[in-house]
Amino acid sequence: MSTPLESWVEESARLTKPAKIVWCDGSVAENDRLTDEMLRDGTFIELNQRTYPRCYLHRSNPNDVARTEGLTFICTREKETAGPTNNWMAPSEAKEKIRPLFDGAMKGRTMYVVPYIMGPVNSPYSKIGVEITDSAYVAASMRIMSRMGKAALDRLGGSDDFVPGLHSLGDLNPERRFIMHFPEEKLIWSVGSGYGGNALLGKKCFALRIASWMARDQGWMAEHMLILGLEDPSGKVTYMAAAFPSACGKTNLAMMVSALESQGYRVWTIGDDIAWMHVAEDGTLRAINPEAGFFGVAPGTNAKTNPNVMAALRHDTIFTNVGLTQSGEPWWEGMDPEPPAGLIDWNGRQWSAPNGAAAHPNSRYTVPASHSPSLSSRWEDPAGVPISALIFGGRRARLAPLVYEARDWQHGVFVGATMASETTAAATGAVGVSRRDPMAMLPFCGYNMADYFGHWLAMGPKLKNPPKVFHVNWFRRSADGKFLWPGYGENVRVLKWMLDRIEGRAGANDTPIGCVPTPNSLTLDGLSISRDTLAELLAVNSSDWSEEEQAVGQFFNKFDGRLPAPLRQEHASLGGRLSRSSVATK
Ligand code: SAT
Ligand code: MN
Repeated sequence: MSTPLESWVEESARLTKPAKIVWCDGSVAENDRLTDEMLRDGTFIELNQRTYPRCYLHRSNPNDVARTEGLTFICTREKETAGPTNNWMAPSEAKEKIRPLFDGAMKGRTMYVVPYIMGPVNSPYSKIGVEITDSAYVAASMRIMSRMGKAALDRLGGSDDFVPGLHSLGDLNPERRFIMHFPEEKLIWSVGSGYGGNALLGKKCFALRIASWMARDQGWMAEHMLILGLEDPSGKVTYMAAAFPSACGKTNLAMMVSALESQGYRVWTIGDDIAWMHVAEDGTLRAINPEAGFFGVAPGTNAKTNPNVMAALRHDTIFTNVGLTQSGEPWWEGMDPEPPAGLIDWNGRQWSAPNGAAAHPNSRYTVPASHSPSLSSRWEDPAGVPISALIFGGRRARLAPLVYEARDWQHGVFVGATMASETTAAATGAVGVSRRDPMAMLPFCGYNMADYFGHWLAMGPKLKNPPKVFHVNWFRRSADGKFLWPGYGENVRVLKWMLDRIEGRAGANDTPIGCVPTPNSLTLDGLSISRDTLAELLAVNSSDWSEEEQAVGQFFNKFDGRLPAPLRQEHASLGGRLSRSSVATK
């Protein structure tokens, strides 16, 4: 009798017709074999093994460098179930459409069966996935990003409790590229891309899209959030989770070297991208990081913006679409002030300044979390860490103040549901356009977002002491376009204010949008920032916010009658507070 996993592998092999099948065990020997093969066939380029031991460069197809949201589908029986913010296709239609693309797709190729655990090996909150792929790069990346191989098979045994994901590079033609999710069957089919979130199916496809569906059914939360611990001078650590859209600095914040270290405030990393959060028996919200590595944006990363990751990626790291120096080292824009001479760009061509970027703006490093000097001793705690604050944020050049606190859980859900951000290179499409991205989940919610808001609202009352909810904006600019806040390690000052709020120590001004720090409640010593700049950073402009409030109304209309009433109420209350305050300031 074959196990459910064996049956699925056999069925997939009948469809894709690989030359051979390799079951990945996750061992070092296996990784060495895969690496050798990739070096031979050009999938990997060896980096300088003296300065970057066991590090390799992968160049993806130039048409395949970011998630492709337009080709990503939620396939549920009813269109309504996927909701107005997802691309939808009926499951039967989706399968008819892409089964032919899988038919024979692995001829002459190796099929890797990649069993993996999302979450610590022995956590009750962890879940198993199995990815079938014809990409050795994907298999090697999954070994960094998850607990891959034997540990997963041991945990699975003969059970059918795993999320299957079938992946093939296909012919890498964007016309034949689809990332299909079947949440009702907990199944993923992805074809035609070898890149990041399109191909490493444990990450966005499982740990967010499919998991958000499971989480709603089972009463927990799967969120696009980093998890960090803020240590205070007494050694007490307070845990926070934060949602920002892709490429808005989650990794840098999670791995931050605190500017207040001399005062005893340190930041510890649990995760940089995804949080799975459950209500524990004691009524706290407990978070685990389902991943085991960081798939971070390279450009802009340097010894100042993220020294911890710079240290982490000096060995056993895969680089994708970065530039290459003459001495065989990786290079990207923002690594050093001046590009070194003789650079090769991410396409493998000699680079010269007017020819655009040496590294693709969405180039990445894939590095085991265990390399990071900032890693928390509790990052694999099977029980998770208790979350005291949830933080939402995005890039808002004008509107949002540096930080504000929601009035309560329901208002916090409204703040998360209405967040917006200017787009980045992490997805294909225009960069710098403002778009609503609720809870940073717009591209990752596996079901109707109105129902997702409802699920958030329902979670609050299940918690004994719900986390405080904050909104931050590191990206506010002055009238002449300059960033007002220095960001990076200085962001700890904002985290410290949150901690002080949690502990009832810090002052705040009540504004129509929520509580904003009093200028004296932020710890600013050692930072040269003028009173005026601070005032600009913290300002809440009623007329700008009235425009925002209207835009939120339009966004909410997308959901027709399905939007939960409490969010309509919050919207109306915001409108009321804004009009009273503009009367008051007239
Ligand atoms: O390509 S990924 O989805 O893995 C990275 C991101 O966009 O956050
Ligand atoms: Mn992400």
